[in-house]
Amino acid sequence: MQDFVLMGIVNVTPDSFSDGGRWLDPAAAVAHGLALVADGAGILDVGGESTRPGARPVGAEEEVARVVPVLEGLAAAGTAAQLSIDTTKASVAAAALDAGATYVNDVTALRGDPDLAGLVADRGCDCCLMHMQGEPRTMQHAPHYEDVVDEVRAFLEARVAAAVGAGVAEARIQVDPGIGFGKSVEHNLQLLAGLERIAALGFPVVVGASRKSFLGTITGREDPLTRVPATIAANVLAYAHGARVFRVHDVAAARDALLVAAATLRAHGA
Ligand code: PMM
Repeated sequence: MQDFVLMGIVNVTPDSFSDGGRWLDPAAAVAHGLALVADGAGILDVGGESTRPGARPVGAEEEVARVVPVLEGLAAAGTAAQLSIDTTKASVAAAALDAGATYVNDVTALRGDPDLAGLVADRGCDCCLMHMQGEPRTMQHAPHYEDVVDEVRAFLEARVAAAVGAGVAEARIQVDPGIGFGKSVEHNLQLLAGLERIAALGFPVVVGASRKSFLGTITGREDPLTRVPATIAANVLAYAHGARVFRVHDVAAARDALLVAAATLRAHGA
């Protein structure tokens, strides 16, 4: 039985680092999302604001205009996948939940908008709490930690407590170390290698390593589209260290690799 979930990325943005501008047309974004579901995605993560290092914020109205037609189109197509909204804003999340989303993926872990935790609690939807040091515009300038795994774990533990305090059910919460969000190459690698300590919090661990720049640094591949094998290696090892939800652009490749990794680890334990 498959014990992991693939979260397929549908970026409806002009400026995401690896697929910016490709799915701005709602019909193209819907078709792309449905193709990812056919490839094995159990969740589709629809985002209307890029969080790439140095990205400029987008207004809520613009973000809603980008994501709602896509979520409505996916819901109308009767997709079996769970629909997720990648946003930091309560007003965008509310519109997305009205349009069929049942999962809120917030890279600020409910710190960015004071109304978002209450909304997630009221609607009873799933949520992903992600670690980030700093904010997207400046986060890669000089990231610093004494012990990155300990600090990320403590942060996520505190954000879980805040979410539960706001009324979010524990069963609805997933946690994410935030690969690439205020982290050096070494920090990202230490996090991937130390995921057991984050999984020990008792919540499903989400990992978003797909095509990210630390993989380019290690392999020398500047074009993010050529980082699929590197992404697979990161995800397989993340799985072995306890991650269970994989946010990826290339769903089919991730699915096959993770199925083999999971089967092999099961055989090891048998
Ligand atoms: N990475 C990006 C955007 N959203 N959400 C979660 N939970 N985890 C991530 O690692 C993450 C995210 C940036 O990547 P993209 O530009 O390819 O969407």
